[in-house]
Amino acid sequence: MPSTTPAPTAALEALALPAIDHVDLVTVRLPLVTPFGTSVHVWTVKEAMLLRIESAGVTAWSECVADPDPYYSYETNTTARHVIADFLLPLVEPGLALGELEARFRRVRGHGMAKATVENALLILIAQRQGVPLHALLGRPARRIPSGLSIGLRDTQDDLLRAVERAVARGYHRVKMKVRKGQDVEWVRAVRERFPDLPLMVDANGDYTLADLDHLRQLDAFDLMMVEQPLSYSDIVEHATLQAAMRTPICLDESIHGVADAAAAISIGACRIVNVKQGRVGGLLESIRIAHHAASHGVGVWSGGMDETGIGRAVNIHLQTVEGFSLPGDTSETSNYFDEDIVEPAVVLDADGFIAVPEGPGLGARVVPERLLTRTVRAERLR
Ligand code: OSB
Ligand code: MG
Repeated sequence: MPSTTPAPTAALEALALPAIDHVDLVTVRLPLVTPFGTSVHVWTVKEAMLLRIESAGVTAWSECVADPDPYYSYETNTTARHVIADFLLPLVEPGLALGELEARFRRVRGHGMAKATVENALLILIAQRQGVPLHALLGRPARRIPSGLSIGLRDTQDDLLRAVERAVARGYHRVKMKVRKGQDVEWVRAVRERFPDLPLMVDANGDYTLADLDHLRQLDAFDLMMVEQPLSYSDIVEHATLQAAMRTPICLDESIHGVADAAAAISIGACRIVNVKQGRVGGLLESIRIAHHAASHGVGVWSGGMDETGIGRAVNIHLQTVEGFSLPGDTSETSNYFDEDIVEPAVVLDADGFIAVPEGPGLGARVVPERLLTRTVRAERLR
């Protein structure tokens, strides 16, 4: 069916890239306030690689959402550094349209987190040069963003219940709990019995197979908003089989690397909800395409998180002003992760549990030089 509506990203694709004077990679290490455990790994520190672009006296920052390890994605900070330095940056030229740059980037297979780091930095730089907030460059008015907390695996059910209780008291709009094989149905039951009306969901990070289908169906008893990535990180097809057998909506995270994956998954009924992580899908433009496609097919969309510093967190907040983002995401307060972030202001919930979109040109979150310096473990000038 031919469509005459313009692509939701047409205006962004037409933006011309400014000349760039310098590009640096700065890696920071921030201890996490609470270790973050998934079915795959437990992280105790956040090691983030930041990209800094300087252009005619304006400095823009972006964050690569990869980890030092490949326990969420095959991408690591080291592969992202390699792909950015040796393949992506050489494609960036002044005057080139952003859409042209994306087309050039497509020759590089995968490596969405590396691509997102570069594309986001350029968009943030353009917004700063225009003196507008990133959301305005995306063409969207500011709005308050709903909040959601992702609670890692806990050692005891009491620990978990205390964490959920704190989230409820704080005013979060929904709570996600991590599950894994053997730490699932009874743990969900405990939370649900204590909080009967809480918007609640689970995330398995791919810990199950179709052999667990009958076991997973027990989750249907708890009125969950969704179960996120129950099957393999690379599967789409088997999720369709599972979704046909479950009442609870399935949400895909790891399996979705772009709008083509999302369209394929939606077309076979593999999910009713998509977690859009702008890093995993290669940046803000592809995120907007996914949100647009999913929403126009009646599929829910929300913004995931990667325990980002204030830079990546701000990107996720601006992205959620885009229409199509219909559900609370994994966007929670800075204090949930770090005693002190490298940016100001910190993300906090307002009295209704919402998050304000930061004001000011670009991200509206400023890197604090002294904090950056204390946290830096590596720095390298690429250009
Ligand atoms: O699966 O959504 C996930 C964090 C790291 C890796 C994978 C995931 C997560 C989260 C945390 O759930 C989201 C956040 O609070 O930023
Ligand atoms: Mg997930």
